[in-house]
Amino acid sequence: MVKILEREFIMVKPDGVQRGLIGEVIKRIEKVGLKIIAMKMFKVSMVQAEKHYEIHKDKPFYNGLVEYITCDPVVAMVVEGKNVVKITRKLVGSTNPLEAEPGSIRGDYALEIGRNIIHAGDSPENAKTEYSIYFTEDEMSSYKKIDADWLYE
Ligand code: IDP
Ligand code: MG
Repeated sequence: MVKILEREFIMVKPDGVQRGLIGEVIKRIEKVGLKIIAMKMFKVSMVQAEKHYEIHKDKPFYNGLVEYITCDPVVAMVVEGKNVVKITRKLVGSTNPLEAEPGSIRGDYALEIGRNIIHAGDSPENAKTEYSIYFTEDEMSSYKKIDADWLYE
C-alpha cells in the first residue's frame, strides 16, 4: 500500500469563485491524480486573512491583499499526495500571471498579480500552518482512493 505523507493547502480566491472557476480548479487537481481530503466554501474573516498573510504584512500590497481575500466567498481545500506541494505549485503557475506558463491555472485564467485566482502553499510546513487556520483535523477525510496503486510506483 502506498504511503502518502504530504499535504497542500489550496484556495480558490474570490475572483476565481466569481468567475466560475471552482470546477476548473477542482478538475485540474483531480485529473493529475491528487486526493482532495477536505473542502469548503466560506468568507475569509479579517482574523483569518491576517494570519494567512502575516508573512506579507510589511509589503505595500498587504492591505489590498487582505481586502481582496475577504471580500467574497472562497473555496478552500486540503489535498494529499506524494510531492503534492511541488505538483500543485506547477499546476498553479507563477505568482504574476504575466510570467505564468500557458497551461497553468494562472497562465490560462488570470491577467494581474493582484487577481490571480488561486492560492497554494509554497512548502509543506507553510501549507500546514495555512490549512490549520481554516480546517480542524476532524474535517480531514481519511480514505484510500481507488487509483492510488496506479498513480504511484
Ligand atoms: P503566491 O500566492 O504565488 O505564493 P506570494 O508572493 O506568497 O505569492 O504572494 C501572496 C499573494 O499576494 C499573491 O498570490 C498575490 O495575490 C498577492 N501579491 C503578491 N505580490 C503582489 C503585488 O506586487 N501586487 C499585488 N498583489 C500581490
Ligand atoms: Mg505564497
